[in-house]
Amino acid sequence: MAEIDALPFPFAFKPEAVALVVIDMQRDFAEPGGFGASLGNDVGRVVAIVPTVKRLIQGFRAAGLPVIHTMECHRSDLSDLPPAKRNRGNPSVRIGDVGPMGRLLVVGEPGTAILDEVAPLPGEIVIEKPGKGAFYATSFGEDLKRLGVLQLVFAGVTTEVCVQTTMREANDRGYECLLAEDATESYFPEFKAAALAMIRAQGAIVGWTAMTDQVLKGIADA
Ligand code: C5J
Repeated sequence: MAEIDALPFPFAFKPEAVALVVIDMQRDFAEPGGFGASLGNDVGRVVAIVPTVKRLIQGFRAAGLPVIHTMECHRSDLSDLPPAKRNRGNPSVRIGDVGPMGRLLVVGEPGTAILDEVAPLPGEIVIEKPGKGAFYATSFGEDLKRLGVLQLVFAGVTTEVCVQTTMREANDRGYECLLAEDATESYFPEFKAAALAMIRAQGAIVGWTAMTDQVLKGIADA
């Protein structure tokens, strides 16, 4: 059995039962004028991981392994946007309002789209999710069951919000989860470091972490 050199200990890789889950690599989190920037964040940190996320996606595709993409977004009538989410805080523009890339985090708007460099290919599953976690109010759980996967490799943004929430949801449902350390990012370096530490603490209580090169090596060795 192939192993991925991971923390806190090697990850026993099952290539016949693995999928890559790429979380929310959307313009709204990576470009000026989007949702991330509306909260005062430096979106350059997200842009910096795009080549690594792309390399990971290409490795899965080349091996014929499933790639699933998620998008945080809401219906145009905002019926799936709780007021508590829309009205939170003091952003420069709120979810559903019009910004330079269209309405923030609304399905079909230019800013809501996944970045071109890491865009889904025809046939790849794309989960449109109204929450931070990918299981809430989506078909994600059923899709994973249909694919017969037992292990999930995670990439995307942001580490401590949508990535960590989805990893915890998946861990509770019995999936073995591994986060690609250099293919995920936070607007706050200290939050990323803390999230990675929390995930792998206490004997991988939420899951494993590994560098993208190690994940790709595991795929090549399998
Ligand atoms: C956030 C996300 N940070 N995709 N969303 O609001 O992590």
